[in-house]
Order: sequence, then C-alpha cells, then structure tokens
Amino acid sequence: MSFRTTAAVDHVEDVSPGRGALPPRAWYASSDAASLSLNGRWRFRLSPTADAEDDSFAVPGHDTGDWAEVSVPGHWVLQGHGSPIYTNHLYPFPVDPPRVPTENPTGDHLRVFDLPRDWPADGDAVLRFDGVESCARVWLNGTDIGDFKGSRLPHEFAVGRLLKPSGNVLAVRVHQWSAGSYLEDQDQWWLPGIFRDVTLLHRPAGAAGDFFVHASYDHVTGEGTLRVDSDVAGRVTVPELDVDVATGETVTVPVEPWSAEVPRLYDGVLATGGERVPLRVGFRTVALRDGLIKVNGKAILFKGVNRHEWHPERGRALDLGTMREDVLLMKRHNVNAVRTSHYPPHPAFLDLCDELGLWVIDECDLETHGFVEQDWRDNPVDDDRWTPALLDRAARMVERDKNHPSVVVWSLGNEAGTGRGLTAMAEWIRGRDTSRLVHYEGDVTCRDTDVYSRMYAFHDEVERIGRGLDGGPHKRRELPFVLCEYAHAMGNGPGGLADYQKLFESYDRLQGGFVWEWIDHGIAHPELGFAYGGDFGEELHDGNFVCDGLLFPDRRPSPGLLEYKKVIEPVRIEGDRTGGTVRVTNRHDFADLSALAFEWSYQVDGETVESGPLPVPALAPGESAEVKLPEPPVEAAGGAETRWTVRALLAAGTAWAPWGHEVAWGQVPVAARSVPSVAAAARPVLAERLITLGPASFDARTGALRAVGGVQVTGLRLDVWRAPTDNDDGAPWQSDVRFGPLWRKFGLHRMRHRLDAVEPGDDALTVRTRVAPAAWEVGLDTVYRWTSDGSRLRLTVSVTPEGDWAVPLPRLGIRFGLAQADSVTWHGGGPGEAYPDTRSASRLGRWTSTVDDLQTPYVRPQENGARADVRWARLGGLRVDGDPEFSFTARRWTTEQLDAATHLSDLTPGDTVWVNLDHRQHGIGSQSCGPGPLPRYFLRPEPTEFSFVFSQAD
Ligand code: IPT
Repeated sequence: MSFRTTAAVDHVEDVSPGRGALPPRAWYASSDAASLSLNGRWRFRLSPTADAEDDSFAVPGHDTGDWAEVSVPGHWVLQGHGSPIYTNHLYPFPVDPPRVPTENPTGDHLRVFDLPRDWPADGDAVLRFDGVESCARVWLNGTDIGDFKGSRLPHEFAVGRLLKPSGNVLAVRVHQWSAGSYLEDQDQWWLPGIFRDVTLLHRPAGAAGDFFVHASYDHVTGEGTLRVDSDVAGRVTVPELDVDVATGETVTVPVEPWSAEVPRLYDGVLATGGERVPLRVGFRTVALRDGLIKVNGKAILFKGVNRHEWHPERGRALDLGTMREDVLLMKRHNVNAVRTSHYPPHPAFLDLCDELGLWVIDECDLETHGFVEQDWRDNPVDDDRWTPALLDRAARMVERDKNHPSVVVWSLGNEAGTGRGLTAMAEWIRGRDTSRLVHYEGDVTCRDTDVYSRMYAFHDEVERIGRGLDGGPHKRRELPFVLCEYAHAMGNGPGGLADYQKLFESYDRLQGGFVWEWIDHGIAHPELGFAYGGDFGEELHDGNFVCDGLLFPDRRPSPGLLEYKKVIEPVRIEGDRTGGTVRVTNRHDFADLSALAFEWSYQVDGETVESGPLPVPALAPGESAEVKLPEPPVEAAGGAETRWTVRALLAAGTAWAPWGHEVAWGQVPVAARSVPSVAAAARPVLAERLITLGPASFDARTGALRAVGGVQVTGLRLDVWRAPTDNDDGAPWQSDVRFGPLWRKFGLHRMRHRLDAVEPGDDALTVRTRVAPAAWEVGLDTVYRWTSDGSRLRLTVSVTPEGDWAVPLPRLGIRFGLAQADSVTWHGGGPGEAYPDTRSASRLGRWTSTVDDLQTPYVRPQENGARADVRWARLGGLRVDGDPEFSFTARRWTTEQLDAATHLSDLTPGDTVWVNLDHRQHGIGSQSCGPGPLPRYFLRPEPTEFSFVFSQAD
C-alpha cells in the first residue's frame, strides 16, 4: 500500500514558479498611496519536516501561545532556530530534481495586524514579499492566497477583498528546501526565512500597475529622449526640463546625461488618476558599437566588484543603512561598477546606485552549479519542464528593476551550465528591453550574450584576448571582454591586481572586471569571532571559502580593498627624479578633473616638511599634462632621502564623500638615502661564556645574539617560513602547482639549524650554519657576519642554496624575539601591509603603529601585516636600518602559532614580540580561485646577501 501523507507539500517539489501571484512589475515607493510595513516581530514555529504540522495555524484564532518569535526580515537560522549551512557548489541534499529531503526545516510565521485608521476604504491592496528563501505559502485571514519560489525576487498578491480593519491574520509557511533550491545553488550560506520586507500596499482606483521609463541620451546632439509607458494612462512631468507629456508620448529635450561618474538624475512624476509615482530619470544609452560596450557614445571600463548581500549578524537581511554603507565604501574606493552576484539585490540598493553612481550588472537569481558533479546531467536549465520557472525569474528581475539607469547589463545567472532555458531567458529579456546588454559567463559561444565574459582567466590569456588572438567562435571574436570575476580576495590578497589593470588599460577590447568579491560572509560568533563553513557542524561544507571579500565581515576595508582603490584610481600621478614635474592623467571615462583639488607635499626621511596646493588644469577624460612642481622647500641634510607626494582630493563634498577625501596619489623621488655605514672597528671580545662586539653580546658557544645594548634579543636566526595564506594553499582543483602544500611537503615549516662554526675574527664575528629540513637534501648554507663600529652593529646574512630546490621560498630573512615592544615607527611603505604583488597602495612615508594594529585580522589567520620597502624601523628600544630596504612583521605570537590557528580567537598574545625582518617575501597571487603569483614575484632560492644595522633607538 502506498499513500501520500499530505497534499500541502506538493508545491514544494513542483518545478513551476508558483500560484496566485500577480504579474511582476516595477518596484517603487508611491508618493501618496498608503502602505503598511509588516516588518517586525512575528510569531514563529519551526518544524523538522515540511508536513509535520498541519496548516490549521493559518486559521484565525490559532493559539500561538507556545510559539517563539523571530524578526522579519530575517533568517530563522540566525535567530536561534536551527543552523546555517555553507557549501560552495555542492547541494547539501541528494541531487534528485525536483525532489527534496523529508528533513526540510519548515518555519511557520504568523503576524496579526490592524489597518491604520486612515487606510482608504476604496481601491485594492497588494501584499508584497521582497524575498523569502526558498519557498513560501501564504494565507490571509484563513484564505490560501498562493505560493511562490524565487528567493531573491518579489512576489505580490492581490488581497484587498480579504482585508479587515483589524485583526488580520497573515500566515506564511516557509520551507528551507524546494524545487527552487535546485536553481539557487550560489556559493553562499543556505539561510531560510522571510529575509526581505513584507509590505501591504494600497492600490487606489486608477493607479498604475506597471510602468517603464525609457530615457536615452544622444551624445551627438546632447539631447535626451523620454517616454514613459504605463498600463494606466496618465501624465509625466519633469519640471526641471519643462517636460509635461502624456504616458506613451515621446519627448526630446537637451539634458545632462547619467553616468556612474556623473549620476545626473531628474526628478519627475508619473500621475495617473489614482496615484503620483515619483520618477528619477537618468538619461543614458547603452550600446554595443565597434565591438565595445559604449555608454553615451563612450567605451567604459568596469572597475567592479561582485557583491553578495551580507551582514555578519543578519545574513542577507540588509537594512538601508548597510546598503548605503556598501555604496559609499565602493565610491570611496574608486569602484565604479557592481555585479549583483548572484541574484537581484534588495531593490533599494539599486536606488542608491542610481543616486550615487555605479554601473550595475543585475544578475538573475539562478545557479545550478552542483550539477557539474554529474557532468551537468539533469541540469534544470536544459530541461523544458523548468523553463517557466526560469522565465518567471527573468521577468521578475527585469520588471522590478527596469527603471534604474544604473542597470546597464542583465545577467541570466551564474554557473548554471548551458541549455535551452537560458536561451529562452535571453530571448525574453531582449524582447522586453532593447536598451541593455545581456551577460552570462557560462555561454562560451556567446550565442545568447553581448559580452565575452570569463572568470579567473590568467593574465597571459587575458592579454591574448585583448590582442584578439583568442580565436573561438565567430560571434565571440567580435565582442568586448569582461572578467565577471577575477582576483579572488580570499584571505591575504588578491595579488596581481595592478598587472590585470595594466592589461585592461592597454587593450580596448578588455573592458575591465569585477573582483571576487565584496565582503567576507563570516557570521559573528561569540567564541570564534567570525564563523565560517564547518563551524555549525555541517555535514558538507567548504570552510572559509565563504570569506573571500575585500571587506572583513564587519565591513572594515581589508588591505585588498585599499590596493584595489589605488590600482583603479581615476587619476594617474607619476614622475621621476629628473623633471621637477609630475605627469597627471585623467583616467575617467566621462568626468573632467574640475571636482578635484591637487596638493603637493615634500618629505625628508619620510617626514612631511611642507605642503601646498598644486594647480592642475581641469583635464578632459583621457588627457594628460606635465605639471610643474615648486622648488624643493628645504635643502635636505646629506644622506636624507627626499620625495614629493602629490594627492588628488575632492575639492568639495559630494554625495559619497566629504571635501578633502583622497581619490588618487603619486610619489616622485628626489634624493636617494644613504645607508648608515658601519666601519668594522670593534673587535669581538671573549669573556666568560659571552662574546661582546661593540654594543652587542653573543653566546660564545652558539654565536646567538643575546643583547644589543640594553635590549635583550632571543632566537635570532634565518627564517623562510610564513603561515600559508589561502592563496598559497590554492584551490584543490587548480592544475598549476600550489606552493603552500609543497612548502609543507618539503618541510619549510620545520627547518633545522645546524651550527657549523662560531668564528670570532679581528673585526667580525662569523657564525656559519646550514638550515635544512629533515628528510630532504636541500639546504641553505647560511653565514651570519657581525661587525660593529662600537655603537652600531651590522649583520650581513649570506645565504647559498644547496641541492635542487624545486620550490620558491615563502620568505627569506631573519626572525627574533623582543621582550618589550608596543609601538613601531618606520620609514617605508605604509600605512598597511604590502607584499611583492600587492604593494601599489603602500605609500612611502614615516608611520607609527602599535604591534596589535600591525595585524590584519583575516578571518582564518594566515601570514599578514608585512610592511614593505622599509628603510628603517624602531621598535622595542632598537633601531634597524636595512641595506637594502626590507619588509617586517611583528606579532605577539610565533609564525607556528599563526599557522596553527583556525580562527582569530586562537591567537593569544605571549610575552615575546616576534619580529621578522625579511629581505624578500614570495608573491601572493590569487590561487585560491585564480592564478598564483606571476613568476616575477617568485622568491627563488639563489645566492643572496642582505644586511641590517642595529643600534639602540633614541
Ligand atoms: C566562482 C563562482 O561564480 C562564485 O560564486 C564563487 O564561488 C567563486 O567562484 C569562488 O569564490 S566559480 C569558480 C570556482 C570557477
């Protein structure tokens, strides 16, 4: 005998998009129609399966006395009910589409509400859900009004006839898993719940249901053309342009165009019999011309990021303030574009993009990545039964977002393989909206798309594509190229950004890219700091691959974002020692430089001695000028290094940053420094078990440095190990060699130091060693040569590799411990960390930091915090001058402890500050999902010599 337990769950596994919802339409906030937010505290009951409870809770009068409460918008798993799951592309349930597991956490939500006293008696009402994951069924006052899927898309229901003045009972049953889950396999946490707003909207008689603002710009005539189509006739007014036309009527007037750089919006109104709808009109024309994406007649360069919606406590339930903060942070870091990976964002985010200026690739809520594990067999996007669901998703995105000037490209989705369903989506979108381009990275033939888009392509391939040497299908050869994802910002990195940018700026066809990704999706956790995959006991998970953003989970910019800001700065300022000039280039696509004020400053030994304004002409986009610098303000004392720093600042406050905000900078060297010379005048003296040499004392038996003057030094020796970064470890699927695992294999984390000789000579103490790992024949013959002039102490380290080294070194330098060191001052690159291929944003100057502030809090601890190009540093009573410049880190834990830590909470300060002075570090790259460091950033083992001069700091 067989029977189905309940019919109520059928819609959960139904491939259709749902039942009962109104057709999709534009999302807007009415000027005068009433609305009621149903956000707030809702009664909540969690069941382990979809059919464990009957649906009697939806009947008014149901006793919810023993129910819990949750906040809406919100995810119940972040409110103490069940737990989040993180997988990259694996479905956390058996792949048997459209079936889902019996264990299907189901949240019943209930809210009783009254209508406001002034709620109009006439007209209709619409109940809008802006986002529910993954499948919901809705009852109002006991009546089943429908069900829906499409988590990050709006769904509306006509409910006027069901409303009562008071005591309305809204019941929503939400299932974590549904057929829709197969279409929502994005690399992120699985977070069920009503996570976006729930709103009741009054619909006055005669109000527009839907409208479409067509606003284009003719860059030849300087005129804008406006036509607003509406399903209800009305009038369109734009007072500033003296426009007053009927809906459906076209008007052409001189306008200022909209662009991400100059986001000019005109306020207007669509007035129909029943309602006034505010319009924000941006005139712009997007076109594919001469094989390029052009806006208003000009090719644009995307300096973009991929943005998932994320808040460390609220998950994807974002408040307006957080959305605004994201846009402000992007603008302040020179980002000009955002791909809404991998679903349409909260609609208010797009209002902010219109207002503050960002190019948007609006991506549909679609990913079926997990099917890759079965060679895409049964992929829903290639199965006609699913096509209505795909078309429903495309329509819900396009209809909702079509009136945003910021949206310049529609994207069908992400990592969904290929199939007829995608073609159907593209065709539907083109039929509905001819004013934008279509993107989908998975379409390698570009049959359905207007741009050749790739992710994580290596530099050399990108260059080939830029040169047009990539071949491929005929249509694709004619198309512009974007990297919809590149520069994987997981942990320390991404490296190689500047090298990509150079390519983008060299080849017209390369129209930029979108860094993966905007923010780490770490979840605030009472013990761990931020949690990642596996921290909630998930059966399957992908660890900290979910923390790969340019922002830390709490939205503090990581060094990667500062690097990106510098690399994509819209003004280039360069010069060399010779000219007494700087070359200023305007790299904007639209804006001239009139919004910027330039300032020079002059540094002696890293310290600014004077500054002043620098007049720079308001160069047009693409123009450069050689700008004369003033006479150097001071005659620097012999041996002091001097340089100019020129900064481009906002001349007045903007909507996204205050007056004086720094947009770009450059430095021009003047006089080079001279390294303090140390005449080898002192002689090593043996007394008891110590050797003294000038201010230093050494263990006579081991040659180990004990003290410099009054400063005790422990454990000084060669060091080659760094706690591997996510990019050192690389992604398991990478075919290129991954050095992180190889370094461990070759034992670079457990090097042995053999003492061969301690040789006090006439004018030097020489200590000979061999540094090598157990089990391998490779080694580093290492000689420490100490000399002194009586007050200063010079160490020269000579390293000669022995054997056949198959790997570069993580780092090469010395490390030692100091008993005391709270603050560090240095002349060199700063203020933040820098590695060989992440050092564009590192500015030469004099910097001070506490040891604690030198640490970069990567969610999974790893090598971090190195300051590069350091001339000298003072810490713990010592001054160290480098010959040549060096890089340093200082921490209250050892590299071994850093390496062993899995969360920030594992790092506990000890008594010693461990200092590394590196001659060099290996590059960073972005092999956690892209290329490793370019070969020019490798630290190859080769005979090397470097020196440090130690003295007591004054
Ligand atoms: C690519 C995905 O599109 C993105 O969602 C994210 O998972 C990113 O990788 C890695 O963080 S897919 C890539 C593995 C080819």
